[in-house]
Amino acid sequence: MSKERVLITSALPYIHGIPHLGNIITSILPADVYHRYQRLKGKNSLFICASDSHGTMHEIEAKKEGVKTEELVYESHEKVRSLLEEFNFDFSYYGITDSEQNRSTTEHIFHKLDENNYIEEKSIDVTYCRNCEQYLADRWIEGECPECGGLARGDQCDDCGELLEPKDIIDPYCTHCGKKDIEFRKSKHLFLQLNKFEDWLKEWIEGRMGNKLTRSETLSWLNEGLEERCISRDASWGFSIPKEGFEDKVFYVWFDAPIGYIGATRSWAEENNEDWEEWWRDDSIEYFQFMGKDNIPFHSIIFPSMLKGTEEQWNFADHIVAGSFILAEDVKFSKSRGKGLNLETALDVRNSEYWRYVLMALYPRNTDTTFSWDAFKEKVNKELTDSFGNYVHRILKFIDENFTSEIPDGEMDEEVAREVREKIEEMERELEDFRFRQAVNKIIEISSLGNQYFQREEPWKKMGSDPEECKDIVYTCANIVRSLAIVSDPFLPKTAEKLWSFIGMETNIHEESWTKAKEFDLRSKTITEPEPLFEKIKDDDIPDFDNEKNKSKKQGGEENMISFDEFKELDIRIGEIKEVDDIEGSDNLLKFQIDVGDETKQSVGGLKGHYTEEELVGRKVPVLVNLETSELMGEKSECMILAAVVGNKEPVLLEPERDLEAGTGVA
Ligand code: B3M
Ligand code: ZN
Repeated sequence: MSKERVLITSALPYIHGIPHLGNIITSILPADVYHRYQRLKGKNSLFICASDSHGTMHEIEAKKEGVKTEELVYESHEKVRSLLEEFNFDFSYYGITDSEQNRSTTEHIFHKLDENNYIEEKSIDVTYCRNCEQYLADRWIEGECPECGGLARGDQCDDCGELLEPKDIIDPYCTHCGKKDIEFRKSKHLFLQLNKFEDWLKEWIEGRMGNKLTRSETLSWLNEGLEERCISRDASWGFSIPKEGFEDKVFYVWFDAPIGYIGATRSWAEENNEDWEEWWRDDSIEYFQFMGKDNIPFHSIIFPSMLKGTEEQWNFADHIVAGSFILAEDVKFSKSRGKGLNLETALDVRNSEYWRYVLMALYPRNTDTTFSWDAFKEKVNKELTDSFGNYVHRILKFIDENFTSEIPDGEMDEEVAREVREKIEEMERELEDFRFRQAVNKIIEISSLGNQYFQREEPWKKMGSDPEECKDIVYTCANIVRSLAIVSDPFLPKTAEKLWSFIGMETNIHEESWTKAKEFDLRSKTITEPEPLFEKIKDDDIPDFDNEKNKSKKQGGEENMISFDEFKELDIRIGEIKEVDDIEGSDNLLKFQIDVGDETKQSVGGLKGHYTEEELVGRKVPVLVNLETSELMGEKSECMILAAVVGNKEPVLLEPERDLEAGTGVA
């Protein structure tokens, strides 16, 4: 039987300027992890991405530099492509939206939409800067957002995410010259009649929203009612519009960008002698889209409507997975706002393995996250180096020194095998649910499990007294290394390759099977001399720009303060205690199942002896929901009941002043 097929696309990066880490953390990186994971799971996975290359900013930039727009665009395309290569993204194809394949697909979709009466003409006011004598692309006019008072940039407010018409912006100025010499001129444009898709969309979205954020954002759009969207622009860089009277205009960049997924698939198909329609016309192929939260409506509302309006057969997305923002010093990691870390400066600090790990460990699923060099250092030093790297090194060194590099034949410890298997299965569940932060943490949990086992069993003491047992222990530990190699491959492909060769494997790890990680049957392998996998971060490795801020923070004597952004990251809700279980052998811990609104989480807390089970079950309490999972007495604790503590040890539960539903937010 042929393999099941999976299509994966990531939001297409803009290429004016070098993308920031914030531009990849929720799009290309998780898409790449998912693609690699699907492949290990035995799927035929196609991972498509491309440079989002249209938009008037290129035109203006080229004018400034006195070069041809096309030259400038293709130069940045190459630059971005090579940086993405350094990050080890394993695209099946990385294209560009300016391709002939994309042009013909865009024209085709447009003609169909027009034929089917989903396009209307209208004369509107367009923005024109009298000083620059130039029509202004949306992003070249800024001003105050009419919704939130924040910084509105053309078609969207960067602060509240609201989509806008440039005309609604308060006190607009041209970002090119800075002048408020703006006029709105009449011009004929084309509008996609989104409202005609409302009913269909309401049904279509069911079950397709990969996470809470995607769902709530999409529903809020639908609940407000959809308005027609302008799909044409007065500009010359882009695909010109194949319709009489509109030839001097081009499609709006967001019209041909998502079509770029199809265009790039067509380019891939042409180069590889494949049939693109097998991937796009067959709705039984599972299709995953990854993106940042500001891209949600384009993928959950506009693009599906465009495809639907052709009245043709298309493969629509099955999972729309959007992540939040990563912030640095309370600024969005966005290239357009000019602050933050870009791919190039990041690679100067450490190679992509470090960044892939840290970014996935910070993956902002439903809420924004903050990047700090302290967090970077801690993740690298404690997790990658002390836990993961150290475990691998310890075992291999031991084999190297005591078994002349031959992995001894022994028996896998059954209890350890069960525990590792469980962790891997948890990792699978986290991945299927797009919880990348939790998933990547399983690598660390497995290594620490291995570390603890090795420490506890003290094989070095058994070398002489019980060589058979010593072999079993070492064999068990080596098998954990093999499992780690496989499960780390989606996240840390280069590291996985190294581990694989350390334990004497000669196959291509990227084509291995995920299930092997749960099989523990490593036989007769000779290890190669191990080298350390990771290097710790020293303060000197960290670029200056953040140090300045760190210094002033420390000098201000505010070490104990957290920023408002850090506070905002806490997801505190009212939870309902559903179940209470005793933890045998513990004097003070109980295990709770708590309904926190959209799910039930387990918590371990010290309420034993203070409250009885009857007093606890059914009770509503404040719960810190987004706490990293920890283990207490071998039990997972995924959230924390917040209680007052009297005299350092007596917990007193807090109660909402009136009855509230589980899941109600606390702020
Ligand atoms: N280029 C927007 C962004 O990077 C964008 C995505 C297009 S996906 C079709 O935010
Ligand atoms: Zn101007």
